[in-house]
Amino acid sequence: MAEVLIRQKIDGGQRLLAVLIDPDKMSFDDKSSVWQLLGRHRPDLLLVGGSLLTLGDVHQTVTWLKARFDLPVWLFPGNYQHLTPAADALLLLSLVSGRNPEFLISQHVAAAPLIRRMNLAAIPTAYMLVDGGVPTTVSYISNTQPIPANKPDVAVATAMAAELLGMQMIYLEAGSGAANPVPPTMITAVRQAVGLPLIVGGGIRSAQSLENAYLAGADIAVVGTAWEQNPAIIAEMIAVRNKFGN
Ligand code: 1GP
Repeated sequence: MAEVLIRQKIDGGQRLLAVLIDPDKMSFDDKSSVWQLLGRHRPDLLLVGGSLLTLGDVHQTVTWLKARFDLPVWLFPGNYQHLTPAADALLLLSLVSGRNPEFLISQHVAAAPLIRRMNLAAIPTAYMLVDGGVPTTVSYISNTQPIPANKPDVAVATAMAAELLGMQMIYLEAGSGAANPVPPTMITAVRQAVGLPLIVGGGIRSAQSLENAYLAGADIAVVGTAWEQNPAIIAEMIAVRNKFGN
């Protein structure tokens, strides 16, 4: 099972790179250099989703990716409609940094029968939005406030609560297109406080900020916007990941 392989890599101390694919923003054309580059410089994981999908189709996107890349594809849903049995696993996100019951539990109630029917491997994930310096789609759509970037103690207590509640992963998120990524000091504080795999994303635009995230303790770093804007950056990102024992 794909999610088990990822867990094994993390438990073995590897640092992983995930590429976020937003079905709304990509062109799924075999001839596009984006996909050729991705085939040559292989990340560990593909995430499919986004806070707001309009024209993009999650099922078609996942099916297209699975037919072309021998890579695990996990769902990163904005809501319970963004599900498909074609994916290898689902990040079942609970927005624990916020105080909006819709994204803490309501979406999950709506999704649960579908997840069961699709036989999807769900990974309960504490989704923690951190202020990335600009308003982000996830903050606006979820109607929640991010954790202030200079309050690592709040992030630590939130992550501890998530671990006690039985979550299996933590996702520290500055929001897609964030001006600033999650501060390394906050990543390290959370890393030291909980034993769960740590996903970090939002605003990672350069090899240096990726390296900073790994050095601070990220197990999986997620890159979306930087790769959409400059697909060739994947080669640099893979080179950084490979420095961490892959
Ligand atoms: C967003 O963490 C991801 O959910 C990726 O963010 O688009 O800023 O890379 P970016």
